[in-house]
Order: sequence, then structure tokens, then C-alpha cells
Amino acid sequence: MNMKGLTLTRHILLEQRAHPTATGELSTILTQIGLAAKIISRVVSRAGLVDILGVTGSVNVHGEEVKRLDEYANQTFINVFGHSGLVCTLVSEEMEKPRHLSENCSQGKYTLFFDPLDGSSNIDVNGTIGTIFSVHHRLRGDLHGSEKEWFQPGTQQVVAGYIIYGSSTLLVYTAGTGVYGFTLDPSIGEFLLSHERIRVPPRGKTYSINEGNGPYWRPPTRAFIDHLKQKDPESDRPYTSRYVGALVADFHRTLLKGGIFLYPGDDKNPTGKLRLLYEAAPLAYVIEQAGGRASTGTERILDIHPVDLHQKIPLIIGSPVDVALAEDFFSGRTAQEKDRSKRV
Ligand code: AFP
Repeated sequence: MNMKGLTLTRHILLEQRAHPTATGELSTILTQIGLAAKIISRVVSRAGLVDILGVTGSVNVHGEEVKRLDEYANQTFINVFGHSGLVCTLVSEEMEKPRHLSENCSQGKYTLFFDPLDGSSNIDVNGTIGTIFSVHHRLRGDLHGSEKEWFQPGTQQVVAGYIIYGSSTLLVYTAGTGVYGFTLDPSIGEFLLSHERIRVPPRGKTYSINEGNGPYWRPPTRAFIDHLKQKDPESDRPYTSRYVGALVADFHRTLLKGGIFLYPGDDKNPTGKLRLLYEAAPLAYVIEQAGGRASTGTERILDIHPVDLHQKIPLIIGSPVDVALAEDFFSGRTAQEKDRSKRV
């Protein structure tokens, strides 16, 4: 059945029917994320007109300047989930400590991790930005409300996805049964199904990395990027380069067109720059559900057990063939072993 044009809410209800034991809470969480996305999208689309550009004057837990839109997006999530009865704890890039919504905790079975406004350096130049989210079950017993509750590996995510505020606003999510994208139709204020069962191409022609970090790269990164730039028509090299500097934008292109995105560890940032719980793990879940891979270079992202709420992790994500080849370089496999991926 062609489901294009279905509203996000209706799609979620249909998905829910496939799970007879579902209580509907998860579906409501997704609907509420959609609501937060609409509120943020409305402000983003009028950013030069309403008083929202610029910085707040404060610095976040990562030592980065907080933009006013960062703060607005973060507060929108707090407002949308406050008194919702759905989520007990919010963990955000913009908040050093988890935010307990105590009014929800007696019944809310979930924890929400999110990066409210990814790519904030693009805000003031009208560039693409996004929101990333991930939903985990709370644990029972003694672990309830403790760090252990939040430090679950990405394999335990129940829903993950992102919103991209680009030429249109798109919400992409997975609940473990494929990846779906919904485009916001601002004239009716609804997200409508536009991308059904997204699959990442097995291999792409694009690599995405901040080349300005070149002087700090470690040998595997340099060797891999040099390899992609070599001329070899038989294996469709050289690859072409694209880098927006907003993870959601670079990821979304990679998901639809194929290829590879890398933010590896380097001599300046040994564990890279991106955060495990609300950037790398949710996108790793999405890419795996779309047939792709996500790795640190030596380890599957979804298998990593977090040790810190704001932990950074090297991220290599995209088409399965491209990521497998990168892993050959990062794990120091021999030339013969690399030959098995000779097509690239
Ligand atoms: P900002 O939110 O500070 O713009 O950072 C965006 C980001 O976390 C992620 O969205 C990008 O992929 C990455 O940083 C870009 O980092 P570099 O500017 O170091 O390339």
C-alpha cells in the first residue's frame, strides 16, 4: 500500500497496531516530538524577523557559546514534555545535568535524550540545522533514576531520529521497523509521510569530514581520506567531498545518497567532537535500520556502554561498504585483507 501523504500521527497509530501490547505512550512521545519540531521550525523559518539570532552570553557544558535558538529549542522540549506524563528525565546537550520532570515520574516509563539544536554555528548564516532525539526505557529497581539508568548502550534505544530544518522541515525516525521521513507541510501544520522505508545505498561517492582538521589527523584517517581521493576509475575514485558542519545535514545527505561521514579522534580531540548519547547513538540506530553502519573505526557505535552523559565518541557512519573499508584502515588490517573491499 502506498502510504505517502499519511500524517505522522496516523502513521504512528498504524505502527502501534502491529504491536498489540503497546500502550500508546511511545506513540504520544513521537507526536510530542513532532509538536516540538513544529514550534522550533516556525521560529527557525522567521529567524531574521523575530528576535532570536545571536548568543545568550552563557557557555554550555562543552565550553561552547549558547545561541539564543539553542536555548529556545531546549526550552521548547522542556515545555512540551512537562506535565505530559510521558518522560521522567530529559538529557540534553544544553544541560549539564539531567532534568527531572518529577510530575511525570510516577507514570512516565521513558527517558528522552536530545540535542535540541544541532549545528548552531549555522544559525546566523541561514544554514541547515537540526534536532536529534533518542528514547530509552527507564530501568526498574535500584537503578531507577541513577546514572546506570541513563548509561545504556545504543542497542537499547526504542525510538531515535532527527529533525532537519532545511529547505523544508523533515522528521526522520525509526522504532526498529525501518526508517520513515515526514515533511512538514506548513500550510496545514502537519508532518506528512514523504520518505517511506529509507535505505542507504550500499556504497556512495561522497566523503564528509572537516578537512581543516587535517594537520591533527592520525595516520589511519589520513591514509583513508588519501585513498578516497586517489584516481582509480575502476573503483569510481576519487570520491567527491561535501561538508556542511551540521551533523544532521551531513548525515541526512549520506543517508539518502550514500557515502561516508567521519568525525574521528585526532591529536586535538582524541575522542572526536560528537556526543554518544544524543548524537552518535541515535543516528547509528537510524543508519543501521536503513541498512548502513556506524562505527568508531574499531567498534560498533550501538554496542558502546556510555560512561558519561556528555561523552564524546569518534563517529564513522554511512554506506555499509564505505564504513567497512574505513574500518579496515582504522583497525590496521593488511593490504591483502583490504583487497577484499577492492571494488572501492
Ligand atoms: P555547533 O553546534 O557548535 O555548530 O557544532 C555542530 C557539531 O556538533 C555537529 O553538528 C557537526 O557535525 C560538528 O559539530 C562540526 O564540527 P567542526 O566545526 O569541528 O567540523
